[in-house]
Amino acid sequence: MISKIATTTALRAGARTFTTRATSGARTPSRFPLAFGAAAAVGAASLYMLPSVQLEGTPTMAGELSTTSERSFIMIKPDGVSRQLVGKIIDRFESRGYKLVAIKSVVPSADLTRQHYADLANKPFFGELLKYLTCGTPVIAMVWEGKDVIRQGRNMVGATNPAAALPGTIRGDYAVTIGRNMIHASDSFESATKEIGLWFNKQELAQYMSSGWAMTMEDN
Ligand code: IDP
Ligand code: MG
Repeated sequence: MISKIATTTALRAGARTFTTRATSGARTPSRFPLAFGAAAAVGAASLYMLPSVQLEGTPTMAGELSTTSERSFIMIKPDGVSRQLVGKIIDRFESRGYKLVAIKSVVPSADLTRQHYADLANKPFFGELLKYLTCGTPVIAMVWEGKDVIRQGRNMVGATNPAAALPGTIRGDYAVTIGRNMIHASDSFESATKEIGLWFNKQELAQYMSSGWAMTMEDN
């Protein structure tokens, strides 16, 4: 299923750089200058890496609830991509202080969409929802990290029906109908764990320290 996902993005190289396993081999200088240069560059990059963290069990793919490692799955739906609102949405999460740890453009298969919305399979609108997500226009699948990001992500996205969404929320500012409500956000730690695992491999989740992280996430 994941093999059907067409990835384009930004963090593919990062996914190779940041790993959940020790990279001791990358730090060993080679006798060959070219290989040595590459190894030195990887070694230097690793100075900026955090220690390995476990991404399965507890904490899960969604990090650890109520800590700065908490993660949410946020997806800009086809209407948001088609209407060229991707930058505005990303800006909101970045400006709030959350950290983008994975992002990719995906044309979802029906199978992936069914799994993502498994809890809605019996709803009368499910067929239309499936058509909407699999219309051929990509979605932007993202993982955002930071304290309380799951609850705050829902707050930032707003009510499911944009007609009821407050101004200042994403749906309240950019959407009109429930059938084209632009964006998805995980609604619980369990959903975030399931959804991140569905859309991403753990190797795709970057670990890095963003500048300003402590100033944003520390509390008194
Ligand atoms: P959420 O996206 O706010 O979590 P859910 O109830 O989980 O809302 O529904 C998932 C998605 O299904 C919604 O975002 C919307 O795209 C679609 N949806 C929900 N309710 C309706 C409806 O009554 N008519 C049409 N589409 C709906
Ligand atoms: Mg939902």
